[in-house]
Amino acid sequence: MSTLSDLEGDTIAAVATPPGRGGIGIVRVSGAEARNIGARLTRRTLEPRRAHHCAFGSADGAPIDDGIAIFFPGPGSFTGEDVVELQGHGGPLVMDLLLAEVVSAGARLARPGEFSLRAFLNGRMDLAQAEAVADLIDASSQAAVRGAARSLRGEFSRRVEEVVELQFDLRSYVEAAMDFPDEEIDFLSDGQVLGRVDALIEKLDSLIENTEQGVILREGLSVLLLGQVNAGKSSLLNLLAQEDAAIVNELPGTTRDVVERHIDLDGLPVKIIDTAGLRESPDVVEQEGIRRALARCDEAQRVLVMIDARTVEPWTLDALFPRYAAALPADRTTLIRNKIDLTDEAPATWTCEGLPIVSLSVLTGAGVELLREHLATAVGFGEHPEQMFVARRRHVEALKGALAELHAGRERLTVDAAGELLAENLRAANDQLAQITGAVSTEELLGRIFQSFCIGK
Ligand SMILES: Nc1nc2c(ncn2[C@@H]2O[C@H](COP(=O)(O)OP(=O)(O)OP(=O)(O)O)[C@@H](O)[C@H]2O)c(=O)[nH]1
Ligand SMILES: [Mg+2]
Repeated sequence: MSTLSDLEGDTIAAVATPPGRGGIGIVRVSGAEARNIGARLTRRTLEPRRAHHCAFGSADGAPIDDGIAIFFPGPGSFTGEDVVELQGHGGPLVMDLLLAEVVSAGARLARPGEFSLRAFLNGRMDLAQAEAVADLIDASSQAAVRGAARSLRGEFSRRVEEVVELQFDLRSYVEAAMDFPDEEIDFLSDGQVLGRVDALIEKLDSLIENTEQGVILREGLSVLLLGQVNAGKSSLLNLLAQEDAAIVNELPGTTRDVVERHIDLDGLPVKIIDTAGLRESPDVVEQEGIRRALARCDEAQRVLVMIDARTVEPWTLDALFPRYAAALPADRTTLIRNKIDLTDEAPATWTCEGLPIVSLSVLTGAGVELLREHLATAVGFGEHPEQMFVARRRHVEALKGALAELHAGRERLTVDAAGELLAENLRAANDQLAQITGAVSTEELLGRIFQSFCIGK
């Protein structure tokens, strides 16, 4: 049985354009038979990289469509194999007929992500780049598009490669030392090795930070609105989403269901989640709303706890929400004092006992800009937008795995003066990093990545 990491020699085909009607629809064919199949449908010899205007027909000569056929010879094509694109008219039935004809000429239907999988297996791109193809297509904000394009061009892979090379040099140096055991102690204690381990750790730390931002860029930042009833949570949601998404009313306890909206906050993709106000209530529906609100704390990267600005001090979570404070993630929480139009205050932001506070008015809009800036800085987003790339959680996990190995190796060096153990940690760190670009990959990993792609990609 073939596995994902084997290149199957057969020829695959799929409709590469989205389902539905459109000006143009493309059937993509990849594999050794692609050129012959193209020739059979068009009754033409397809010259490399030339657009041929021709009729597409079935074997019995019945016409199907009229369009452009292009032959991209391997290994310089997207998949690295011979590829033929038949660009016809974008109607679902036309595409079905064309695809059926391609299949009867010898191709088989491609599985999800199979074109990209072949591109990876043929060395046309590494794993992080293949993932960026999917991320570019799925991007939900302009910044995410640019970030995915950067990853696709290999910017993220290059950063990983830089770390891989540094650790490789260091490992060679340490392993060389072990070939001269008499000199090993001197060699390892000359400070050079430790200095290089530390430099590597520093590089990895900064890469992890950028990668975590890349994950936010891809997935969006999830911001949870909690707080007092009637504080203006739903009003803030509506303001940020620029739509009348949640019911706003002067009656306390208006919101019960969780209301979510995806917004683009100055290029930062944000999912904002409005919830029921936190208060003791005999109403079972409201109680359920509060339960649902608190249940979202785990997933949120930032929790905005909103109170009425007229609420007297102390403004600490324990004092304001004695019953719920324990359920709130203190390290990810910001206190929002809304309605400063009623207290005649100027908008402001400061930190009190580690809790960031923003005073604003949703009604007048004063201070809302401060909140936007606060959110962006709280997650370290957007300091160097021109350097951002998209990334996935699995990349962060691999980088953190490598970092843990480096820390362990550093300890073995400083505490045990054991060079051979450090070399072992460096090797393990390398295996972690190699998973990102796919220099080392498993069936399970490839399956997880490519099966989430859509067909024709
Ligand atoms: N003066 C003033 N009123 C505001 C402000 N923001 C919201 N309000 C009013 O406060 C009331 C409650 O607003 P909502 O947005 O429904 O508050 P909420 O926190 O969602 O309330 P619940 O869903 O009941 O928990 C409404 O009458 C709003 O118009 C503000 O900045 N200033
Ligand atoms: Mg509400």
